[in-house]
Amino acid sequence: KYPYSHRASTRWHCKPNRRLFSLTRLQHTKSDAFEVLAESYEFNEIEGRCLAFRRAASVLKSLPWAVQRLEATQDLPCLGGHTKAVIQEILQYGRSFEVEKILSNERYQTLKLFTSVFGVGVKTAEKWYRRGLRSFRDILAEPSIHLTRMQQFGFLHYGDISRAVSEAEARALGNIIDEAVRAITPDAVLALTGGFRRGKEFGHDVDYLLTTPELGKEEALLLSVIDRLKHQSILLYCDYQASTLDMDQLPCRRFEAMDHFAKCFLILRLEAGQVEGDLQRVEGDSRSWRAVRVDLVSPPIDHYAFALLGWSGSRQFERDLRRFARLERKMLLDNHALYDLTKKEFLEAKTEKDIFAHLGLEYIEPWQRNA
Ligand code: TTP
Ligand code: MN
Ligand code: MN
Ligand code: MN
Repeated sequence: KYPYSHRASTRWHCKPNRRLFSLTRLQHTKSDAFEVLAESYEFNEIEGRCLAFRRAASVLKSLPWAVQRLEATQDLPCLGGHTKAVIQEILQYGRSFEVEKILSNERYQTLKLFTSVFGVGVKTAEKWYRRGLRSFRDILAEPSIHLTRMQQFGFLHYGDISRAVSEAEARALGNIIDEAVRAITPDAVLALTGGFRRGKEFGHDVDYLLTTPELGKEEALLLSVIDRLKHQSILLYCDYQASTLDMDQLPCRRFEAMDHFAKCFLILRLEAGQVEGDLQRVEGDSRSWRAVRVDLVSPPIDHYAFALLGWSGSRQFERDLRRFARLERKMLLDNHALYDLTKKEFLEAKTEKDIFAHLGLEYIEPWQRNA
C-alpha cells in the first residue's frame, strides 16, 4: 500500500507535528527514538529492520494528530510489533529503555561520532572501532591510518560542516552559484533541490541541479562552474565525479540508489558579508567566513525531471515512491528514468508532474515530501 495516501489528503506540512514530536523525541537526548533504533540496525548492517523503523517514523511524523493511546495506531500502515512495543513503552513510561540502552552503548556512540565526519561511512567507522579507536584524537594520532582526501577535509572543516546551514546561508550560496552559472551559460537551468527545496529551515548541505538547454553541454558547464569557483578562491574542496551515464545499457541495467550523472561534492567558503543577517556560528567565533557543504549535479536536460524528483528527496520519500512504483504499478523508478515492466518501455517526462501522472498519483509539492 502507498503509505502516503493519508498524507496527500490531510494538509501535511514540513513543520513536524509538535505533539507527536514530544512522543518519539526523547527530551533529554534530543534524538528521535525511532531514528536511534534505525541507526543502531544500520550500524549492525541489518538493513531490513533499519528501513522498517525509518518507515514507521515517517508514518508517525506525518500524522495530523498526536498518538495518545496505542489503539489509535491500529489502522496505520508500516507499524510492526517492535515499533508498537516502543510506542507503548514511551506512552507508559515517557521513555524507551531499549533506546536508552543503545544510546549508552560504546559501539553505537563511537560509530555515530565517526560517521559524522564527511567521507566516513559505516564500514570505515566499524574498521576503526574494531582497531580500538574511540575518538578523533585516537584516529589522528594513529600513524598507520590512511585518510582519504575527503576525510582529511572532513576533519579539517569538521566544526563548520557539522553545523547546520541556515536558509539565509543557502540563499547566499544560491546567488554565488547562480552568478557563476550565468556567467558561463546565460540560458542554463539551475534548480535548488534537497531539503531546502522541501522548505526546511536548516540543512546539512545545499543541493543544486544544473543543466543546459542544449543536450550534451551540461558536463562542460559543471566543470566550468567548478573552475570559476576555484579562481574566486571560494572552493575549499571538490570531489568531482564524471558522468557514467550510458543510455544503451538502460533497459537491462539495474535501478539503483546511486545515479550516473556528472556531479561534485564541494566544500565552499562563505563570507559573512554575503549572508543576510549573519553566519551560523558558535558563540565566541568571530571569523568572517564559514565552510559549507554543497552538492552540484548535472543531468542531461532529457533526464532533468527524474533528476529533480530524485534529488529533491527526502530519502525516505524517494524510497517509498520507488517501492510504490515497483509493487503497485510494475514500474521501475530511479534518478534517470521510469520504466514500465508491463509495456517494456521507458516513460518520458519533462516535469515532475508528468512522472506523478505516469504513476497514477496526485502531484505532491516538495514541501509535502518531508517523509
Ligand atoms: P541530501 O543532501 O543528503 O539530503 P537532504 O537535502 O534531504 O537533507 P540535508 O538537510 O541533510 O542535506 O540528499 C538530497 C537528496 O538527494 C536525497 O533525497 C537523496 C538524493 N541523493 C541521490 O539521489 N544520490 C546521491 O548520490 C546523493 C548523495 C543524494
Ligand atoms: Mn541536502
Ligand atoms: Mn546533498
Ligand atoms: Mn543507473
